Amino acid sequence: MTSYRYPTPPSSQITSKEDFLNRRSFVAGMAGASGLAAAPSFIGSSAIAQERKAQKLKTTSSSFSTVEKPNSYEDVTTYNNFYEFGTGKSDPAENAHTLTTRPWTIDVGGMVNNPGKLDIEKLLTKFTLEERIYRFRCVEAWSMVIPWVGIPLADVLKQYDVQGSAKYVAFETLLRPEEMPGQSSTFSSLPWPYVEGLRMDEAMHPLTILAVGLYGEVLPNQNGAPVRLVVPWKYGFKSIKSIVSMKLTEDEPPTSWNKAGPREYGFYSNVNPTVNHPRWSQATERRIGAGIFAKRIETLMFNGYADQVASLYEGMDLRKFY
Ligand SMILES: Nc1nc2c(c(=O)[nH]1)N[C@H]1C(S)=C(S)[C@@H](COP(=O)(O)O)O[C@H]1N2
Ligand SMILES: [Mo]
Repeated sequence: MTSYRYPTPPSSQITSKEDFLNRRSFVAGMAGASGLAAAPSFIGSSAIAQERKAQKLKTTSSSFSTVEKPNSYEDVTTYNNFYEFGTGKSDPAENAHTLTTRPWTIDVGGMVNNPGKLDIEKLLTKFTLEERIYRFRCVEAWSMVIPWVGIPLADVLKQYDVQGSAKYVAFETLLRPEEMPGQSSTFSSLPWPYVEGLRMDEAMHPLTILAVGLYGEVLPNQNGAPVRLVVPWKYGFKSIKSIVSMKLTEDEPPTSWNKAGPREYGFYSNVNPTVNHPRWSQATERRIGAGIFAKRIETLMFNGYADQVASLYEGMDLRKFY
C-alpha cells in the first residue's frame, strides 16, 4: 500500500519559515566561528546571493498586476512546495540545485495539428515576457504576492494549432529520480511524475501564464525552473513546476493531488473561501512574511480574480466541482 503525505493544516507550520531562517543564520554563524564551510546540503545566504546573479530577463509590465506589495525575493525562494525535492517548505531551496535545466524542451502534442518540441531558449527569446505580479494562495491557507515573469499560455498554444474538439490541457513535470530525490523516497509522497490539468477555457484565459522567471530573473530551481504554470485564481498546487509535456485532450486529465486524496482535492481547485478543505477552513489565509502576530487575511473568492474568471464557472455548482 502506498501511503501519501498530505499537506498539513496551517497551524502546524506557522513557525517553520522563522525556524528555517534562524537555523540558517545559526549555521552561518557557526561556520564563521569555526572557520568551516556550512554543510554543503544547506543553502546559505551566499547561495541566495548567487541566485540573484541569475540571468536577467527583459520584461514588459502588465495591466493584470496587483498593486499589493510583493513578498521579498527571500520569501518567494525559500518557502516552497516542490515535493520532488522533499515535503518540507525549506527542502526545495536546500535540494533543488541538483536539477539540470538545460537542455530543456516541452513536448506539445495530443489534439493539435502542429505538434512539436518547444525549446526553453525559444520560449525566453521569441515571446514577449511580461511581469505579472499575482496573488498566490496555497491550499494550506498561506499566501504570497509574487512578481512572476511569464507568457500567456494561450500565446504559446496558438503556435501548435489546437484542434476544435480539444477540451483540456494535460501537463506533466519532469521524471528524473537521479536529480529529484523525492521521486525515489521510500515514503512515497505523491505519484510521479507530478501531473495537472486545465479545462480549455481556463488554459486560454489571459491570466494563465507559463512562468519563466520571477523578480526579473530566470526562475530559481526551487520555484519550478525552467518553466512552470501559474493560474492565480486556483490553489497553488495547480501551478505545476518544471513542465516537460503539454497534451491537448478530449477527456479531463488526472491531477496528482486528486489521485493522492480524491476526497480532499478536486479537478477545479478554485480558491473558494466558502468550501473548506475537509480538515481545515479556507475562509482566511496567512500572508507569508507579515510576521507571526499579523492578522489573518480574509480569503477572496477566486483569490480576488472573480471579476476576470467567475464567468467561466457560471451555472456550475462549485461545491460539487471543488
Ligand atoms: N512538480 C510539482 N509542481 C508543484 C508542486 C510539486 O510538489 N511538484 N507543488 C505545488 C504546490 S502544492 C504549490 S503551493 C506550488 C508552490 O509554488 P512556489 O514554491 O513557487 O510558491 O507549486 C505547485 N507545483
Ligand atoms: Mo500548495
